[in-house]
Amino acid sequence: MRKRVLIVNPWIYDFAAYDYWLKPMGLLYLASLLRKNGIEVLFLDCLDPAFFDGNPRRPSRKPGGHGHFIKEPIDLPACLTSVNRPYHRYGVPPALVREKLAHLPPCDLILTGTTMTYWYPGLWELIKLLRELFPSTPIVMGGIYATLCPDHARKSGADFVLPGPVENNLSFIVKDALGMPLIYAPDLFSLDDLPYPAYDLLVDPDQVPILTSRGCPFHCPYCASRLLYPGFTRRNPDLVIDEIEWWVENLNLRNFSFYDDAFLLEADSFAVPFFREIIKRELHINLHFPNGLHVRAINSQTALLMRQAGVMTLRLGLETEDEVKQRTWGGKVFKEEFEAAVSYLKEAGYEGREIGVYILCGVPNQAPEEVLSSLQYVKKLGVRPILAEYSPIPGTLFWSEALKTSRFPLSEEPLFHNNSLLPGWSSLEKAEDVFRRIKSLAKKDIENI
Ligand code: B12
Repeated sequence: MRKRVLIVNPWIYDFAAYDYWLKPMGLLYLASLLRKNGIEVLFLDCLDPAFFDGNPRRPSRKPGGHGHFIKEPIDLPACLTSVNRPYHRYGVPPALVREKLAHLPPCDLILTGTTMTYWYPGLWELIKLLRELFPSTPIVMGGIYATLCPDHARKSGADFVLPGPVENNLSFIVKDALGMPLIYAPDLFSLDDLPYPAYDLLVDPDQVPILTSRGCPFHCPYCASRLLYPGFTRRNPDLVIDEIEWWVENLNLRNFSFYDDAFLLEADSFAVPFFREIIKRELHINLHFPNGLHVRAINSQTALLMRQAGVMTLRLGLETEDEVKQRTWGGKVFKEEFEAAVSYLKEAGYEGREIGVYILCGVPNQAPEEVLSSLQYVKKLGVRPILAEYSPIPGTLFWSEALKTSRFPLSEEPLFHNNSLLPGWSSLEKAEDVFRRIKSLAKKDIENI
C-alpha cells in the first residue's frame, strides 16, 4: 500500500521575525525526495495562513515577495523573563492548526524541523500537539537546529532526530521508518542530482528560493556554514536557470530569492554565465539576495550583469570597517575592495539606498564604538548600513570566546543564542543601551540617504 507522510513547518517563537524571502526550502526538498520514492506527501505551513480554514487574516505583502507574519504576544520563556521586551508566536493561531491537523487523513510518519537554534520552542510546541493528536505516528526531526544542537533536539519529544542534509538520511526515512524500498537516492556529491523542491505544495507563493550551492570556502569565525556543509559544491548554472524557468512557467512566478553563502565567489565560473543566460533567455524576473554577497567579486562586469539580469535586492557582507578585524574575521573583504564594489554598483545604476551593507554587532570583545564607526563609514559612502546582530553558534570558532564574554550561560540553553539579545556582550545594560543607540543611528542613516 502507498505510504503517506505529513511534513509540517512550525511556528517561530521570537522577539522579532519578518518574512524576509523566507520559505521552508529544506522541508520542501525533503518532500520532493520522498515523492520520488513513491510516497504521498501532505504539507502544512504554520507560518502561512493560506493553509488554514477559518479565514485568518493574511498580512499584506510587499512587492517582490516579503512581508509580515501574523503574530500573537506570548509569555517569555522562564530563562528570558529578565529581558524587558515583548515576545511573540509568529504564525497561525494554534487552535486553527489543531483543527486542520485533526481533519487530515491518517499518515505513516510525520516530519518537521526548524532553522534557527533559538526557534526551537515553536517546534517543540508543535511536536507536543502532534504527539497528542497522533500518539502512535512516529515523528522525525531534522534541519539546522537539529544539526547544530542534536543533543538538545533529542529532548524535544521527537522519535528520531536526524542531523545533516536530508539526502544523508533518506535511506533511514524510506526504508527503516516507512518500510519501503529506496527507489531513488540522489548522488550525494552532486547538487544537480537533486529534484526541485516541492514548491507546488505552497499555496499561492509570491516568490520561491533557489539553491545554487552549498557551503562556503571561507572560514569566518562567527559563521556555521562549514558545520552545515564542510565543502563547497555548486550546481550547473544552466540547470539552475532551467529550474527558474520551470517555476516561471508552472507557478507563474517572477520573484526568486537566493540563500547561498558564497554566490558571487569565482564569478567567472558561475555568476557571470548565470546572469548572462538569464539575460539571454529574456526571463524578465526579479532576483533577491537577502544573504550577504561576496564583495570582492563585484567588478564592473559583475555589477552590470547583476543589474541587467534583474537583481533587485542586494546585501553586501562587510561586517566591519576595522582593517585588523577584516583579516581575523575570515579575510573575505578589505576596505578598498568594498569601496571599489560600491562604485561599480553605482556605475551600474544602483542607488545608494538599494545597496544594503551588513555590519556585525555584538561579537565577543567587539567595542560598541567599532560598530558605530562601521555604520558611519558605510553611511559616508552613501549606501545603506544594516545591523546584523551576532548569534553565537555552537561549534564555530567564536563559540568559546562567546562562552567567556556572554552574560548568559550559552551552553545550557539555545534560547540564549538569539541575536536580539546581543548575547556575545557581557553586560545587559551596556548591550541594551548600545543596541538602542545603534538602532536609532542606523534608522537615521537610512533616512538620510
Ligand atoms: C536563508 C538564511 C536566512 C534567511 C531565512 C532563513 C529561513 N529560511 O528560515 C534570513 C535572511 C531571513 C536569515 C536571517 C538570519 N539568519 Co540565517 N541563514 C540562512 C541560511 C543562509 C540558509 C538556510 C536555508 O534555508 N538553507 C537552504 C535549505 C535547503 O537548507 P536547510 O534548511 O538546512 O535544509 C537542509 C537540511 O537542514 C535538511 N533538513 C531540513 N529540514 C529537515 C527536516 C527533516 C525531517 C530532515 C530529515 C532533514 C531536514 O535537509 C535540507 C537539505 O539538505 C543559513 C546558513 C546555511 N548555509 O544554511 C543561515 C543561518 C541559519 N542563519 C543564521 C543567522 C545567524 C541569522 C541571523 C541571526 C543573522 C543576523 N545576524 O541578522 C538572522 C536571524 C533572523 C531572525 N529573525 O532571527 C545562522 C544560524 C543562527 C542560529 N543560532 O541558529 C546560520 C546557520 C548562518 C550562520 N551565519 O552561521 N537567515
